[in-house]
Amino acid sequence: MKPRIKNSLGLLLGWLGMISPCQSHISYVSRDLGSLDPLHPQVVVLSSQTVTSDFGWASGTDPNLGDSHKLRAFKFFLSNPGDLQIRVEGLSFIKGSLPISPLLRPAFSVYQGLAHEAPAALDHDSSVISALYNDTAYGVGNWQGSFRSLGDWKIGNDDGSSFSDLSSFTHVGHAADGSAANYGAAAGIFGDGNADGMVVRTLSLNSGFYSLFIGGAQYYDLLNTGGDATGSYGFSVTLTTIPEPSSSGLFVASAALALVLRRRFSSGRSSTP
Ligand SMILES: [Ca+2]
Ligand SMILES: [Ca+2]
Repeated sequence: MKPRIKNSLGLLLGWLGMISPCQSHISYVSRDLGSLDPLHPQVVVLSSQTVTSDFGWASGTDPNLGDSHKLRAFKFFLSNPGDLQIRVEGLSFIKGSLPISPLLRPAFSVYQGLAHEAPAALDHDSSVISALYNDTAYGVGNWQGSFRSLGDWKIGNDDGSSFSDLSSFTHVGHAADGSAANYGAAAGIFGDGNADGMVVRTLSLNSGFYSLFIGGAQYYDLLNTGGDATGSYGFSVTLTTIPEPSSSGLFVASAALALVLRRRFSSGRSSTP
């Protein structure tokens, strides 16, 4: 190959290498929901979010897993154990000058653990170590990606050389809009039974770091035939802490009850002849 052509090819490959990862790797940039304390009331909302298919979550419920590019990853930290309500709602909005249609059947899964974050290289399904792990765990080539909606999964970056380098996600809960009519027949799916474009569920969680993956709950088939893999679907996500009634609240309630009983007792005694 002539040096000039070789150099041009090298530049092109370098350029492709620079632009392709940002669209395909797992990232929490602009999607960090922050730190929440379930002992205190707190609400965090992220609107105008998009995902590039309507089937990403549902695809991860079947035996060949799902392509993690077809979901959005968020992260949050819980400073105490407690109850957290997660609500995802399909949302239409204007992005730049483009109209974004709503994600009609949203779903989410929550995992303990985080993906690699910068300055580390970011995780993706087609890294050598991800592919080796998936080939080993699920059969050579028998996977569309690394994402599992209903169980634990692992994924690695381009620097990973052994399975111990993989990021690990431990499934702690999930929920899907609608029913098996849209999300498919996999066993164990927690559906809300009402395909109205919104799904909400409260989970009891330990303290720690969590990843939240959101995607479409419209199942097609093992190859996603008929699904739109390149669209842009809008949604919002809301986290709400659900504190248990505090001991001070219980004290106030018991004191009020005692006062009412005392008054009833006093009035009953005074009316006795
Ligand atoms: Ca699949
Ligand atoms: Ca619903």
